[in-house]
Amino acid sequence: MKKFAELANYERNVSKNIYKYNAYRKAAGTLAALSYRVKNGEEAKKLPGVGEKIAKKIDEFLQTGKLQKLEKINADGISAPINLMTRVSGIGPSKAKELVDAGIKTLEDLRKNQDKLTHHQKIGLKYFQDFEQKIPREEVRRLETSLKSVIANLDKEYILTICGSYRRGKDESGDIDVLITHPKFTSESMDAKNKGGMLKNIVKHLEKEGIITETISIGNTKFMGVCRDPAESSKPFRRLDIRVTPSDHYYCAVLYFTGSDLFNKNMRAHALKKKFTLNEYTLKHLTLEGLPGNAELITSEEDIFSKLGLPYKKPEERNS
Ligand code: DTP
Repeated sequence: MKKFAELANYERNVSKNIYKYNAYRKAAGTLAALSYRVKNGEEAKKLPGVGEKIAKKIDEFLQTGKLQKLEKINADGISAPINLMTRVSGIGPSKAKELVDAGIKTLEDLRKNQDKLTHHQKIGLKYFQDFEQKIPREEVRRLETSLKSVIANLDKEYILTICGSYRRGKDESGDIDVLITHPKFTSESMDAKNKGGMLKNIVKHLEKEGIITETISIGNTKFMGVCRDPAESSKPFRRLDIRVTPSDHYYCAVLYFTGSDLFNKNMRAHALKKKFTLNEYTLKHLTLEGLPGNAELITSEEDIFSKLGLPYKKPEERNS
């Protein structure tokens, strides 16, 4: 339900109540996944993620066509501009509030006040319209082919996976999340400088091919920037993140960056119940004192599920 998505945005961007943000998102996801429409709150309460308060809002909406809470939010003069500011890549809820408090409420205002923006935020503003447009699956697939071909020319052994919503089989994605590893690159064998060299070399070649068009930031393991396949110059510019990861961390990273974020949260919570700690690098047993032990040997995503006693879920089954 679109109203719950709006409430979720408000909770994340304005109230900064992540708990409520997740609750509304979960309810919105549950309702959107139904092949029918619920008739009332009572019926909705039987669904996962729908409690008393959300059921009441469903009744209110079905009876009046509105939600008082949203009406108030939309009329308060600050929530709508804060939400707008957070749509600029690089602007989070705190920065958005700071800008709105300083009277900067429109994209036009932002353009006149670029001195208040970081390099990332300036790029976010420059490509605002482009970054708002979803990326069709076919376009990501073609870019995947181009990326693979460029890095294979550098070293045939590179392994590249596009994660995020694309890997979960979605028809459209918000951005492109790329993970790269190399069998010889392990957490033992390479120091930060080696890793940085590898990433910088990859980025340099993607720039030379005209695929990467702007850099937002680049460190030893993470590049954030902008891309467009030169063969598709009529298409919008897209946000691209590239991470290089040692091969012994690769599958934890692939799992994490495939998401969805709600799926990750549930999996991490499950891991904790099983006395494990799971993050984008490793899976570790917790000792009796509750401290992380040695990293488990992981050579596939299946390994992670199996060590946690969970049935394997294909990426397409990880959408909630
Ligand atoms: P979109 O199509 O909007 O890009 P996405 O690819 O699922 O959707 P992101 O690109 O924002 O989402 O992030 C990629 C993955 O990284 C996401 O699916 C799961 C992981 N991730 C990001 N943020 C978090 C988080 N806060 N908690 C857990 N996992 C996260």
